[in-house]
Amino acid sequence: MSHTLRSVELYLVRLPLVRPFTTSSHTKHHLDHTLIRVRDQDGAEGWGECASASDPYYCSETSETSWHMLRDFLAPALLGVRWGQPDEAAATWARVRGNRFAKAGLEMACWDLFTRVRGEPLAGAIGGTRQEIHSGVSLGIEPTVEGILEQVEHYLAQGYKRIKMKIGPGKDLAYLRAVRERWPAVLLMADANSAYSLENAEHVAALRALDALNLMMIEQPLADDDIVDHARLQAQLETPICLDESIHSVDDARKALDLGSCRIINIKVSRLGGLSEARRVHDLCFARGIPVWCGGMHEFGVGRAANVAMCSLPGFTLPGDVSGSDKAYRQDIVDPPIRAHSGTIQVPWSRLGLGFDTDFALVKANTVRELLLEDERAALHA
Ligand code: OSB
Ligand code: MG
Repeated sequence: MSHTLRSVELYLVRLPLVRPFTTSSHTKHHLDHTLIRVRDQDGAEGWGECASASDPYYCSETSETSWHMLRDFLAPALLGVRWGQPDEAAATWARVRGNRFAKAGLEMACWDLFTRVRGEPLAGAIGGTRQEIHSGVSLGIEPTVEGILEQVEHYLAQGYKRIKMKIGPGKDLAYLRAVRERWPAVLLMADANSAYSLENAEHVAALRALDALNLMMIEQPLADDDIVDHARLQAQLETPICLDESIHSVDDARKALDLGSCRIINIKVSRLGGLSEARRVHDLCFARGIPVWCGGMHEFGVGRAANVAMCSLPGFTLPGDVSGSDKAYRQDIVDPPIRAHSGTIQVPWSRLGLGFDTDFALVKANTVRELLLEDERAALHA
C-alpha cells in the first residue's frame, strides 16, 4: 500500500481558552493552531495539527512561520511523491532545518491517513500498550495564592492525578508552599519556562528552596537553548530537573542525559518534530530507565489525540499534561470530545487512526484563514 498526496489543506483555527493562561513570559486568551487535512490518490484523508503559538515566547516558531513553512516548503516537497509509511513522507522535507512544529503537524496528518487506510489505531502503530493514560493538569500563574489554591482544588476534585504549576521569580516558593501545605501528598511539580538564570544568586537560592517541598521535578528552569548550565544546577538540587524547551531531538536528549542536565524528559510531539522522533526519545529513555511524560501545547482535539496515542507507550510512567479538552476549551473540534474521567483518558483502541474524528463544520466555524495546496503534476496530467 502506498500513498501519493493530491492535496494538503491548511486551516488556521482560533479557539478561546476557558480561562486565561499565564506563564513566566506572557498571558494567553485564545490559541491559533493550524489544522491540516491531507488527501491521497484514492481520496483517503488524514488530519494533523500544527500547535505553534501566535507569539515566539515559548519557541521561535509561530503560527505565521509554520504556515509559511507548510505552504512554501513542506507541502510542496510532499505533494505528488509516493510514500509507503510516514517516515518516508517526512524524508521528503529532510533538508528543511528546524521548524519542527510545522513538520510535526504534517507528519501527524500522514500518520492518521496511513493508520486509517491500514485499518489500525494510531496507538498500536507507534507501539502503544496502555488501555488508559494517567492525566494531570498544567495550571497558569494566578494573580494571588488564593487563586491557585482554588484552581488546584477544582482539578483535584475532578480526579486529575498530578498538578503542574507555572512559576517565575517572585511567583514560586509562596505559591508552591501553599499548595503543598494544603495537599501534602499530591503529585506536584513546577514549570519555570526558562525564567531563571544560574548567574543570578537570588534565582539559584529560590530554586534550592524548592527542595523542601517534595516536588516531582522542576521543568526547564534555565534558558531554552541550554543544557550545560542545567547540568551545573542539577548538581546543586535534590529535586530532579525535567527538560522541555531544550530538547528538540533524540540527539539532544542523549546529550542532556549524558551531561546530567536532567533526570526526566518532557516529550512533546510538536517540539520534537513529530510522532516518530517523539517515539525515538521515548525509546532512548526507556532503555536507560529515564522516566518520561507527555507535555502539551494546549492542543485542539487533533493534536491532543496524537498525545493520547503517544502516552500509551510503555515508558510514559508519569502523569503528564494531556488533560481532557474541557480543561482548555469549551467546545473542541473533534467528535467524540477527549474526556478525562477520574484523571484517566481511555486510549481509543477500537477506532482507526487518531481515534477522534475531526468535525469539519466546527473547524470551518472557527477558521480565520484557509488554503488549498494541490499536486501540480497531477493537475497537469488531468
Ligand atoms: O511549557 O509545557 C509548557 C503550554 C504552552 C506552551 C508551553 C507549555 C504549556 C503547558 C500547557 O504547560 C500544557 C497543556 O495543557 O497542553
Ligand atoms: Mg514546559
